[in-house]
Amino acid sequence: MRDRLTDEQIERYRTNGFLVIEQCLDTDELEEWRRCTDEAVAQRLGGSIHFLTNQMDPDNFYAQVFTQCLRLADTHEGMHKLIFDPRLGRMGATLTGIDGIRVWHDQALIKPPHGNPTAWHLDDPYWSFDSPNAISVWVALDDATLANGCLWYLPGTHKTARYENVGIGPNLGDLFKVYPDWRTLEPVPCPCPAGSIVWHNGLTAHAAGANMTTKSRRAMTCAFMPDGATFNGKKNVLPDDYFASLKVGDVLKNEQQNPLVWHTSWEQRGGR
Ligand SMILES: O=C(O)CCC(=O)C(=O)O
Ligand SMILES: [Fe+2]
Repeated sequence: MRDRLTDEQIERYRTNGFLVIEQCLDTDELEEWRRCTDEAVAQRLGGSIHFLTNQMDPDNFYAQVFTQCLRLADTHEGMHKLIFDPRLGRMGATLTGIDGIRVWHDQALIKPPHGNPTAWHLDDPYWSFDSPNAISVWVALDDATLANGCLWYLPGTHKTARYENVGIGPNLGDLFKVYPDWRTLEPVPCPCPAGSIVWHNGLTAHAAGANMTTKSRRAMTCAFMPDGATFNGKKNVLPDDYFASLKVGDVLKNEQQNPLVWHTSWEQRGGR
C-alpha cells in the first residue's frame, strides 16, 4: 500500500475536499480487497441481516444505484483486517489533521450493469455526528471510468456546506436546490484504475455517473469519524439499544460500535 502522503497531497485534499491516490494497492492487496468484498457481500445478501443492505426491493430506483452492504467488517474476518488497517486510519487522520480516528461504517457500493447514477449528495449529514473532519475512503475494485460510474466532485464545497442534505434519489441535481450557489461550480470526474483509492471529506459534494456497461463497478468504502465526535441525535446505523442510551452531546466512543483505528500516540516519532 502506497500509504505515505506528501505535503502536496495533504494540501490538495484540504483545498479541494477530495484526493485520488492512483494504484495505492498492489496486485495482491487488490485481490484481497476484491475477495473479501465479494465474499462478505454474498454472505450478507444470502443472510438474515437485511437492514444493512438496500436490496430488500431490488426493483426500486435506489437499489439500482448500487448494491449497498453496510458494516461488512462486523461479519467478515478478512474485511475486518482490511478496514482496521492502521495505515488507512493514519492516512485519513493525516489528511484531515486529527489525532485519532474511528470507524463510522464501512460499506460496499457495487453499481450494477446499467445501474442508475448516484445523485449529488453530502455524507456527513446522514450520520450521527456533525464534524468538518469526517473523511471517507473509496477503494476502486474495478477500473472506475466515465462509462461505468466513476466518482465526481465539486471542489471546495466542504468549506461552504452546512449539515443540510438531500437523499440519493432519482433527481441527480436535487442537492442544488439546497445549495443554489454550487450550480455553477464545474464538476470534476475522478476516473481511476482498480487498486486506486479516493478520499473525500464528509461535507464535499459528490456523485457518480450511470453504469453504461455490462459489468459491475465495484467499490469498497469506509467512513471514518474523528475521535471525540459527539452524538447529534440522528440514528443512522446505530443499533437500537445503543441509540436509546445516548443523549445529544455524548462522545461516541463505544469501542464495539466505533473502534479507534489509529491515534497519533501510536506513531513512532518521525514518520508521517
Ligand atoms: O460509489 C458511488 O456511487 C457513490 C459513493 C459515495 O457516495 C460515497 O462513497 O460516499
Ligand atoms: Fe457519498
